Amino acid sequence: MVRSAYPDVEIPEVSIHEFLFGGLDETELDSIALIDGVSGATTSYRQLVGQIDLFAGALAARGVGVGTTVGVLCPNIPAFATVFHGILRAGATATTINSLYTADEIANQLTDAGATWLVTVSPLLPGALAAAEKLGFAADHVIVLDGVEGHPSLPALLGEGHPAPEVSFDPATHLAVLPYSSGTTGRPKGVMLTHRNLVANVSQCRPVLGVGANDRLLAVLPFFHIYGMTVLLNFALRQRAGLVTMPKFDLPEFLRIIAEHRTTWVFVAPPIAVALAKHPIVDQYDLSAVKVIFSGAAPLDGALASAVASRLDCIVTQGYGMTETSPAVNLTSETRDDIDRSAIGPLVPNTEARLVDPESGEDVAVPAEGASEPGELWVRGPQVMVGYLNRPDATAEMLDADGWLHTGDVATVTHDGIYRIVDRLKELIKYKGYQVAPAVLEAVLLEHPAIADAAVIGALDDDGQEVPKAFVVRQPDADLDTDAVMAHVAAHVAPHEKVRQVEFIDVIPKSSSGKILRKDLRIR
Ligand code: 4UV
Repeated sequence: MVRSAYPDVEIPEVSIHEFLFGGLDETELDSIALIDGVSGATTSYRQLVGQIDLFAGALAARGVGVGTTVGVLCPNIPAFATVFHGILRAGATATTINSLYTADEIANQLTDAGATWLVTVSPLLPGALAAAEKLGFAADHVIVLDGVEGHPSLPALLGEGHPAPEVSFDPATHLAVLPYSSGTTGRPKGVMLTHRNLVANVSQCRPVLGVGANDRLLAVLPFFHIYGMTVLLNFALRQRAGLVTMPKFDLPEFLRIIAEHRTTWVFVAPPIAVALAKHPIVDQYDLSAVKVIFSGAAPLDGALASAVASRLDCIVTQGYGMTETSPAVNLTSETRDDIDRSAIGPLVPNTEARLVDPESGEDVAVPAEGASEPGELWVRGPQVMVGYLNRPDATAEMLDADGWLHTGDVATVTHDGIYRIVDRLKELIKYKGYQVAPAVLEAVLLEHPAIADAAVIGALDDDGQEVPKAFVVRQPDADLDTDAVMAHVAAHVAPHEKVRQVEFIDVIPKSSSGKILRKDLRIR
């Protein structure tokens, strides 16, 4: 077992709201918390805190509080911060929903999470309303921030002027958020994260990443996903930095916003790093303010990272973690230029890890020089989830009795505590850093009458990025080609979940118990 080399940090026993906003001084209150990257509109910390209180008050006036779960289907706009922290301030739990989801996927998450309210924006209203209708929500339970007839809007709710409610709960056990993750296997499940989990993970990032009040962080990675939620939204606000929001990735707009708002830290997933390294238009923008490009959510190739660093003349560093760990487990400080860019770096404070040989169940030995043999990474710390909502079976599979979370990722470690992810045992596919669950796609494929059997794994595209690939067994005499398979899946799932490669095969390799042998498919 290895414990983080960082000294332990104190994790205050307070709500995430108190932790982030409780200690703001006058200078900090007047500084800029959020900048809308598209319009340039700014929100000060004072305005943000005021709006959070009013939103919490409006929710409380409607009976929303401890025990209520509110769905948040909203892209990265400044109002996300108001809504998210307003819900938590009111004592309710936020289940953040992928803005790309289909109406069925939204409805599934709302149902599974037990949500009774939904907050959204007018461009996402068709999917939101179709889902809300399936669940039988009244129109006044669907808040449309930018205002649509028949639904409460953000200005109207804030304008009611209700003060923030007095709520009391135990931050160590009260659920703050329920983001969804498929974990090691199966369909997405609600990840139960407490106020303490969120406070802990921001506290664990603080000594490692040198973000401060003079920094501007680019927030294009979605706040609904744990990376954006903790490492961008919450961490940036605790550091009193300015968050520049971007609702969706578009390379020229991304470059324009970086240049115009002189962002100093840009948080990306590896496919954006590919664009930064390779795309000719990158040279047309003044990116000189960028100090750090921070990558996470999927493996970052060392040569790619070096190409970005030299092209932008900046530091490239990375973080590793998962929804189930709030998420940060490993972070490389921007000051550690001794660490290879393809490594995920050291454990964050208060974190313990083991690398366990999946065959023998023994911990791998850490050599005096060089890297260890690979082993499954197990982690323990205050950022580890309580479990999956209503899924004791899935929780027990991932979280053992001693509190070790079995990540399903395979890593090596050096004697000085530098980790590197080298493989993945679990089914999960990362497409552009988004989760894609093979089980979801396999179920969609099997609905096609011409498909006898199917399996989905991650394969690499020409840029070395992971994409979902389907192996398909046709029904006897069926006339089915690659395009038809792709079109069928595309019609039923969100854009990031589309199958992007297809291979026809005679039989899907399976174990005697009927489990798909994904390893055999990967070897092909
Ligand atoms: O549950 P999830 O979708 O969570 C994430 C979390 C990402 C981040 C990003 C920056 C951080 O500082 C941080 O702490 C966490 O994506 O997917 C979890 C799985 O994604 C893969 C790995 O398989 C996880 O189990 N993954 C995440 N980060 C990396 C990674 C990475 N740096 N290198 C390789 N794989």
